[in-house]
Amino acid sequence: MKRLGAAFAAAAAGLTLGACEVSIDAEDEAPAAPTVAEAETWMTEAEAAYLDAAIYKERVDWVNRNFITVDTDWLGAKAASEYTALRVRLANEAKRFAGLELPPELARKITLLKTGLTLPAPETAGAAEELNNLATALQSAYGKGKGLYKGTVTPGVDLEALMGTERDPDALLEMWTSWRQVAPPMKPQFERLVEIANAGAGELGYADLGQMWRSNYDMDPDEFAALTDKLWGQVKPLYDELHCHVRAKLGDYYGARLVPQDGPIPAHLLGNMWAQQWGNIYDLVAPEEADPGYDVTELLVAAGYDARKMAKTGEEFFSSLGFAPLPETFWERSLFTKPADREVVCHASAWDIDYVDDIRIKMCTKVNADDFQTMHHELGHNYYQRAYNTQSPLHREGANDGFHEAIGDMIALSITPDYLVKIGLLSEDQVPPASADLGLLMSQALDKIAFLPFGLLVDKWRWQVFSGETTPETYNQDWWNLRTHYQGITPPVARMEGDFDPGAKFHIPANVPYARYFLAHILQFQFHQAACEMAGWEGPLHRCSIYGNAEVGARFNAMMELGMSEPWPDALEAFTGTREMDGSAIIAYFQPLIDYLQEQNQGRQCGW
Ligand code: X8Z
Ligand code: ZN
Repeated sequence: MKRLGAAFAAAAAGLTLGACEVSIDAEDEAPAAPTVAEAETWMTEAEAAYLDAAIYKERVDWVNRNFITVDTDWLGAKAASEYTALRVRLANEAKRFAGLELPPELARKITLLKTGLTLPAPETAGAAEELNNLATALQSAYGKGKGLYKGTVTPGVDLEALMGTERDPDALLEMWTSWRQVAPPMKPQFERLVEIANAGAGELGYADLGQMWRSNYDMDPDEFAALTDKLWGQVKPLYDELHCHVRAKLGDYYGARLVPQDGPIPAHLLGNMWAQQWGNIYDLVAPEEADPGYDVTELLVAAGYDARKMAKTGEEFFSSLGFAPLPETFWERSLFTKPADREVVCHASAWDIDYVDDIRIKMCTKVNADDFQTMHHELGHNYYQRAYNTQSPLHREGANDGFHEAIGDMIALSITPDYLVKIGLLSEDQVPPASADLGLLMSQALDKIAFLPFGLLVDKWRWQVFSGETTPETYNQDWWNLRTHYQGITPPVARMEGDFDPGAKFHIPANVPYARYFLAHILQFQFHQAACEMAGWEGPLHRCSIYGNAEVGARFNAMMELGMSEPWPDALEAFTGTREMDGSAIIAYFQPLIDYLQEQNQGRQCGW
């Protein structure tokens, strides 16, 4: 075991373990078959080394993404490659315990060591460095990205907000097109990154990186792909109705020349840079006579909210469920607004710097409804991270990554009119009557239902790329084939050779797997439904708020505390009583709207 200890010390220090060290031992004596006890000890050391390396990487990363410079890119890539090399080495070393009958928890940790790495490199000298240089360069290029608004060079985060409020199709088109100029230079880097990471996945025993990503769900990777398709099959009828109605309304507003009524919708008119959430065009599609009468952006602005106040409001929600307040360090160390004097990665994120309680967010917050939602989303990550902080290091993760994305969203589903009254954003007499329910549901559906096909297709595209089914020659074409097939949208202008539109979406250059958001959009409704049942709620689900319900909070916390220590069906069962991810809760939530949409769509030609 001493030898292993030396290997870990070397690895944690970022040094490569000399190949001779293993061979000398091998010459000395034939390696004895390992025992379970050895495996246990090895894992304890492995987890300690992993945690050290992870914390170091987090700290360096935090600096890099808060201050993008040549030097912090260099540091970030170095820390990440040391981390990658350690993870890969540990995963490979663990192979020697393969023949042993291991206790389930240990066997699970060995699997997690392998599957938990997003970007594996082969053990070839220099591969981890090259891979992480590329990954850092891609993320920083995205972070520094700018486009044009009415001829003025404008940061990505501002364009994102403007895509929600601007209605002039020419200005929308200019933003849409110019933002995508950030991506073509990324294409060769992304291609090379795919090559290296695929080789890394191969060394760990996977067919390709897509299969490795799909292996992170306590089930066979093919079964996971089938599960996502099954879930999509459940909710697709809702999406089809929504698409049909939205296209008709956009046709009324922009005219049928711009929005042909028998084809896909031009992607720049849906209130979002990627047409992924459509809540910002609520005013264009609102059901007649069902207006809730308030707009969350206006309420926040009128009440003088700023980014910190938005975070405080989110914290107060969690406190009402019995969660301890955020640590002082959260308030001191988080980034809440875009700094004027330096480049940062603005895409919102939540951080777990020391894997205990140095939790932070990094967000270029705008005072609007989208970011109020995102604030709750990010805080959900932070509260989850803190809830599982006493688990052993490899279990300090979400039950699956969809759970991690669903926690804060589930809380935000409780931002009902009654809740807004309780926190003083709405007055009693502004609470919309039941006759406005369709408006409330429409506004939610535009974000939540509209998101589903996008949530699914981003990784469908990447899975095709990793498997080689999609080659660099067809990166963009295949992206748009999926966008059209699943979302029923079309690029507003012809795409050119060399365009690389996937690169203009954060998670591609940042290498963040995306199926997690699709799962989260299913799961958050399962959580919400279960929570409302626990609370004894008998009204419509979209009027249910669990604000102030400490009993529900305690049960939610019991699931969160498990982290990744148990297979996700156990965690799901602990809170919802079911072991399946299932679309029936989201369907139940939106049922009255589905009925309305079906009625509205009668006589319309739906589909694209
Ligand atoms: O990336 C995010 C979060 C950070 S994990 C802000 N989301 C996805 C996106 O923006 O594309 C949340 C919804 C989907
Ligand atoms: Zn998230």
